[in-house]
Amino acid sequence: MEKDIGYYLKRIGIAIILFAAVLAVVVKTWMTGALDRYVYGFNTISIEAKGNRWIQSSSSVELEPGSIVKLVVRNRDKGIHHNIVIPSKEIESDVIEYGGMVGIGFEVPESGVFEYYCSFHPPMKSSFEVIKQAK
Ligand SMILES: [Cu+2]
Repeated sequence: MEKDIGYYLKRIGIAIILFAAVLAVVVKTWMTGALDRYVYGFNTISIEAKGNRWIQSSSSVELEPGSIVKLVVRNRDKGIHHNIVIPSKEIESDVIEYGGMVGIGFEVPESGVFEYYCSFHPPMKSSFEVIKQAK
């Protein structure tokens, strides 16, 4: 059976909508990260809790050993409390309410991968990498 033009238009339409949705998420995350880096410094990683998952502006940051890495953590989950725990640095933030934000900074003696999670939702895990900046 031959498929009419409507069949293809419908599929193209769905593809465009999906692509736009993915693009919107990427652009929004990138913009938040770019803005935070502008406001809080180039050594900032923006982290959002959304849908009980962590969304990061970037997976790594390049720093000179001994400098401070900054995390700007926001909760975008309506009606859900989150916090952020970084075990290797013995850091545990206060509760972050919906719409709230916490800033965390710590010195990075050297490069490495830093894992973190939410103590209310232990499966909510992620990590970021600090890479030694080339001089
Ligand atoms: Cu949580």
